[in-house]
Amino acid sequence: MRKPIIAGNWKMYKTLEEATQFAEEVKGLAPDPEKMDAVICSPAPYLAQLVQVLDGYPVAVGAQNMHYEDEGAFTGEVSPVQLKDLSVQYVIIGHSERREYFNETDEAVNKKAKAALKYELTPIICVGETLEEREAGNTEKKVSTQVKAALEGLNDSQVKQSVIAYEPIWAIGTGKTATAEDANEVCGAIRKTVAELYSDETAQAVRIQYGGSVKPENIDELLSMEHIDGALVGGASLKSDSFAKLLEAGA
Ligand code: G2H
Repeated sequence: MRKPIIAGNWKMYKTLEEATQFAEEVKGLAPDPEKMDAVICSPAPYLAQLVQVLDGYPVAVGAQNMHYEDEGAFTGEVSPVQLKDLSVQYVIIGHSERREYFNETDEAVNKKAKAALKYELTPIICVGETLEEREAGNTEKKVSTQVKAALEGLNDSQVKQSVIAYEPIWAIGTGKTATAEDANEVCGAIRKTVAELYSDETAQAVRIQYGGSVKPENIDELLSMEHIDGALVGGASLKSDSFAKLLEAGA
């Protein structure tokens, strides 16, 4: 039985004051950690503050990106060592916006996943196809290629600790959600890829989220699907009342 995981991805939104207020509001409705995992992935400047405000509450804090090196002359970057130092627990890796606007490659995604696991940060590894790829019938091929590349060199136990997020690019921030059946089909294909690379046991253990215009109105149906173990949520995670509804659905 896989524990659902609902993660908010704030992207490049909020001020420090807004982030703090959100965390204070979310504290009061913290979900049962036995039943589900709740995560807020905030902009890097607010991570320390959120960890402090949410200390002792079952809402974990995640970063949206990191470098794969421990330290070095990489101006503007944040390392896994620094995230660990702040008690951050999760990190989104290879979001399509990073792949598209910051030239993040499959190889970099793999290095980042390895670096995250080395420091016991849970990587949320994002994969997904473009509209053109979907229309050409290449969705599963694209997604399984990304999964294989991201997991290259990881062992079974590291894969089981990881989270994979299936985010069809055409559904991100567009209001268009993949139907629950379509999303489930691709999440099932991801699980099959993991089974082929590792084992059925590993594939059954790894958690796979759906992301792309998830909101309180559609989360129940998505979570009812066999292969969807949670959601990575952008826009609908920005308001605490909406985030609360998403957590209720996961509980
Ligand atoms: C996809 C998602 C969060 P939104 O990027 O990762 O954003 O829910 O706004 O489509």
